[in-house]
Amino acid sequence: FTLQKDTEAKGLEKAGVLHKTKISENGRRLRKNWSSSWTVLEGGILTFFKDAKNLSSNIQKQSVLALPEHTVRLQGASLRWATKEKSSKKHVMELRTRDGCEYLIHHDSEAITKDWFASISKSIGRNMHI
Ligand code: I3S
Repeated sequence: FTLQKDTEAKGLEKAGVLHKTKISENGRRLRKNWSSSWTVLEGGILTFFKDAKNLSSNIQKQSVLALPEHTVRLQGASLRWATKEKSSKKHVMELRTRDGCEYLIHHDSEAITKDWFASISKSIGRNMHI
């Protein structure tokens, strides 16, 4: 409980590795390209960091891991469970941003995916009226 209070005070709501793919940008469809990212939910912003798994040296990995690949403002966003037309995977989240970007987000563990769903929804709700 104390730990939870500390992370809340710092604004860090959740962090972990997720699979994601951006499927549209400004309403335009993109080719699906799943990759895993270190993902941080903090202060109404969801950040997917670059996938460093294909890089050889630790130095390369460290520098790439520090770079956000996508920074998603959750204000005005909507989150729902993706239909099976969107993905054959189970328990995939579909996140639409106010500026017309769409992401599919997934983790092999249903429990972990549900935790993220709850945290992202809560963050959207909290940032709804800002
Ligand atoms: O919606 P799609 O096109 O069936 O998505 C699949 C493809 O992106 C596929 O890549 P290639 O078409 O480059 O082989 C991925 O490997 C699959 O994971 C995608 O489908 P799922 O249902 O896993 O999101």
